[in-house]
Amino acid sequence: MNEMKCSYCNNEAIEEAYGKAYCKKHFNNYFLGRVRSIIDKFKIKGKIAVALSGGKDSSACFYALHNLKLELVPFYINLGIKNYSDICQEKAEELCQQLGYELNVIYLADYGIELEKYKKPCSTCGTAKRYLMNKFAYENGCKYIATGHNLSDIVTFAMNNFISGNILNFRGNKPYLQGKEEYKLVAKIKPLFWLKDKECMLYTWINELAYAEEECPYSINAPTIKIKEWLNRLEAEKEGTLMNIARSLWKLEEKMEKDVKLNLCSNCGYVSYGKICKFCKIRKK
Ligand code: Q46
Ligand code: ZN
Ligand code: ZN
Repeated sequence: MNEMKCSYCNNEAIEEAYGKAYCKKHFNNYFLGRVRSIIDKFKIKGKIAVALSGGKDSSACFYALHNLKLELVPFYINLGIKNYSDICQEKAEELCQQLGYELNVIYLADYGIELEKYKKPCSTCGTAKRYLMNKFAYENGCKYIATGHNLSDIVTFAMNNFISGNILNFRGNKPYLQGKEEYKLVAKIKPLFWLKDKECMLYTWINELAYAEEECPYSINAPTIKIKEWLNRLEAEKEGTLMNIARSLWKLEEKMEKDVKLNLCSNCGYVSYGKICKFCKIRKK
């Protein structure tokens, strides 16, 4: 069998992307280049709180930002999910040790929230994660929060909203969301915006980064699994489809962006769309 050569050197290629073949070293360069394009475009400078979930994407995101020599503060939110959260925390700790950082851990249980008691655990989880990420970043003087959302996830999530008729839930489909100091709202970046699932997996493998293979028990049977498979088939038939959809989403998002009215929650003092924020409402239930 013919060995495929890297398009940039004579070494054996391990991956092909958009008409080029890459050896290990040049794949790392390609990956970092995609991340750097976002960091440069939005002139990201200053402390970044990096959300680690223990999964491959946040590990890849953290490692790429570390290689770009940015100022990073890694943190992990322990959601208290049995046979899952503690394993993920161990992996996040292992990764921090590999890279020479100390991991900050936030426990959802400290806020009196047990996901298994809620009818829609994923919706509670989403609200809690958004709130706690922002609070952690704000209290630690970070200018940004970096999350490991990759291209495949972003397009899948948007398609899921589109298919379910929730076109107006299209928020957040761009790599940078501005913060608002007066509302204690920290800016968010998605450094993996241009990188597909399988590319993040490969980056994690070849750099031997610690990550958990476990899936959250609540994600089994999620409708997004089928949507992702369908999108992957489209991408396999016509490479670049995911990227083109993401470009369209970004444009749409900019057109749809209106000045959303923000408040400060009368209970906790953080950003809110109403008088009391969603997180405080969950805690009160
Ligand atoms: S929302 Fe739902 Fe995820 Fe939270 S409860 Fe698990 S599957 S972790 S991204
Ligand atoms: Zn090469
Ligand atoms: Zn509140």
